[in-house]
Amino acid sequence: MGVSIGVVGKPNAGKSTFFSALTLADAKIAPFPFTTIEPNRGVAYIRRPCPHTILGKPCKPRDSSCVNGNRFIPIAVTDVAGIVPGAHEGRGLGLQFLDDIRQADALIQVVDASGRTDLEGQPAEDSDPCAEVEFLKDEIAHWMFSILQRNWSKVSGKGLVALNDVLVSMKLPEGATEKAVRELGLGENAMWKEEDRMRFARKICEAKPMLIAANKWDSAGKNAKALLEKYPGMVVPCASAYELALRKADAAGVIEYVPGSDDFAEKKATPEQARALASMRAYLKANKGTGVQDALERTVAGMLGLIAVYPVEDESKWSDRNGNVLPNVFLMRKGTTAIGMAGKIHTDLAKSFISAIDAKRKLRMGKDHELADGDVVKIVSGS
Ligand SMILES: Nc1nc2c(ncn2[C@@H]2O[C@H](COP(=O)(O)OP(=O)(O)OP(=O)(O)O)[C@@H](O)[C@H]2O)c(=O)[nH]1
Ligand SMILES: [Mg+2]
Repeated sequence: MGVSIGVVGKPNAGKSTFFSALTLADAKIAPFPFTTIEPNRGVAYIRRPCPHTILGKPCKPRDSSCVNGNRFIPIAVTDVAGIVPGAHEGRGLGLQFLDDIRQADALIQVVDASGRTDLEGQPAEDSDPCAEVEFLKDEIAHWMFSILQRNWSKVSGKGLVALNDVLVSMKLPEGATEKAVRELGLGENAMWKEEDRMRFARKICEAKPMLIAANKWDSAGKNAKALLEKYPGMVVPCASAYELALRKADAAGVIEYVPGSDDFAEKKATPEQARALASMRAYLKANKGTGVQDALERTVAGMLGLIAVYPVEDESKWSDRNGNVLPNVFLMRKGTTAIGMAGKIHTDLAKSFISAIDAKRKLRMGKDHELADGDVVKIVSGS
């Protein structure tokens, strides 16, 4: 049931810095291309207000943690090698490594908003970050095309069910295949020529949710702002290096910093550290934070449209049968119904579903009742 995110982009854009800032997992970071070869995997957390504050009793989370009324929900994050133009023809490290993020529910593309590296990750001046977004789209479409090509004998002439079987490992939103086929006017028997497969590959890639992290915003170049205009609603300015430094300083007890906030409290900084912290504080104030945590949360809530719902067995204590308060939290698509949630817990629970109880409002919900973010829900079943 876990949600996972893949971090992609050209070499030297700051992918591993962004990844490390989110997860505090070790990853090699260096100012030259192809520092990362093998994927880095880690766990990041999104924050949601924990309903225990409404209940007025402490919670006992099992699958997440709770700090100061914030529920931290784990999200798997994978950072991969850089992609260069022509990667599908084998340039750089190719595209094979993208198979490591096939299972990702969404992608975050890290672009270099400083403009100081070119598409290959080499030093440059005033390079255009919009060009990064465009070439990456093209390379990802080629990767998708190569997967189709590899499996085409299973699909050709067999139709959309067979096509969906091949694409199931790509974790695309439901109905995306049918929609793309319809919009392109392609035959449903999938007797497509190669150029139609390429058109389909391009189209289906648009269905994969993707957010753009405009990284190195602390030294944003003159072309950086164009990103915000060209891709409205998709871009989050980020200063990953600051986020990483702040989280490390917090872990070392130098400051107290809650990821995502626009300030921190100093505890025992040396004069040198204090100087560095002062410039980071000025950035946080001017930009309402580093953007890194925001990028993750917008990907999960906005791009993937996921809400947090808390299943309980005792609707008055908001606990499981052993009295653990709010032990679990599920991330589910907006629009999930009460019976849909029952099915996530166990298929049998959906079969024997009678009703559900909204524990916050003490109301009974029918099977088609759509759940809302932060709901605490007990499923009543017949078995
Ligand atoms: N100014 C600034 N520099 C950054 C930021 N994030 C990363 N960098 C620097 O950018 C360089 C590349 O960072 P990495 O995280 O290794 O980049 P990458 O995209 O993982 O690179 P490859 O693994 O080689 O593809 C390093 O020198 C980082 O310190 C940032 O937010 N601001
Ligand atoms: Mg890297």
